[in-house]
Amino acid sequence: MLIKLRKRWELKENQTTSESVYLNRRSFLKKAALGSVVLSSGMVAGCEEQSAEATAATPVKTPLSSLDPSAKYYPATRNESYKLDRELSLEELATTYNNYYEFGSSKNIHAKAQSLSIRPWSIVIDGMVEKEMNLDIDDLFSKIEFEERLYRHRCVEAWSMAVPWTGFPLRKLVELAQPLSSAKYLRMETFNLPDVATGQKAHWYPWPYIEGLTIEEATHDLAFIATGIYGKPMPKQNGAPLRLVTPWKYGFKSTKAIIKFTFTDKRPVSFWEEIQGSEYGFWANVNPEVPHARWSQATEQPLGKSERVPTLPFNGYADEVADLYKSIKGERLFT
Ligand SMILES: Nc1nc2c(c(=O)[nH]1)N[C@H]1C(S)=C(S)[C@@H](COP(=O)(O)O)O[C@H]1N2
Ligand SMILES: [Mo]
Repeated sequence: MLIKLRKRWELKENQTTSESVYLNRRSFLKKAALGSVVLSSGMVAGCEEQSAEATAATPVKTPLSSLDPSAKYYPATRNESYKLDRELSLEELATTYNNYYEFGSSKNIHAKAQSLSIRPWSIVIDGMVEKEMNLDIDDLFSKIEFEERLYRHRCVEAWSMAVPWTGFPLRKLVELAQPLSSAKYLRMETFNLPDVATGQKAHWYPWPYIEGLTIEEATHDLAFIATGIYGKPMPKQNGAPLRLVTPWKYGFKSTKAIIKFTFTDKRPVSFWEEIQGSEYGFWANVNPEVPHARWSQATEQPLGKSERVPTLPFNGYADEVADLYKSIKGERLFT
């Protein structure tokens, strides 16, 4: 018999709303008409894996960091400019309560994510750049200085955490890429390996995971490429070997396991925007006063805490980033 003991901090299914539950009915029907959606009795638009597995958290040991060729860069010096107004989340929670739909739509994907091979790993830089590049990440890491930053993270589902990321400002990668002045956006793409990441066999999702930022956002000091967390190389479930972190935006913007950076003059359509653009927009800046279509964004549930706390404008980074949006009119900046 499976006995489920829910720790006090754990979120009940009804306390947060999964991003997956509300696939756009129109695109669903379109795909169904094309024959690409297999209807099964248990499937209500993305409700796979709502089984006991979702709460049977058996913490998996992160692979020995000494096996990671980048282990020598850890721990990196903390950049003290980034202060938190709250305690750090427990590492055990931040590395076992994840969103990573490539490995399934439950929070408990950390074991499955171990099947991703993260070496060799190269990233392509292409599009509107001086010269397209294909970089081995260990070469890239050897040229870039790592630092540690304490950031808040706010998922659109209204849970949050505060973690020490290690990595480098995204701006450094933009400088390396030398974009042309015609480039207005940076598009980021994750791997597409359905045999390894079995969530990608769910063909009603628009794989691969895509995200995008304006060049102004991408070169803002807070935009960060994280390669590690808690003073160690990134666990696979958190987006190894490198992921985006934009702490003033909802968490779905911070795409994991990036393989390609494309500079473009066309605004990228991101993964969640493609699925349900009216609820998950391009901008996705955190704003407690602008509710999600189906729930309030006024408060959030920090991992490991029993009390909800108020959500802050731009997730507490308004002084740093509000100016980026001053002159933008007629856009849904907060969903
Ligand atoms: N490739 C990819 N990146 C992703 C996601 C995903 O499903 N696939 N989920 C996003 C969401 S919704 C959140 S909240 C964060 C979660 O990051 P964490 O698991 O490190 O907490 O990753 C984001 N990046
Ligand atoms: Mo999220």
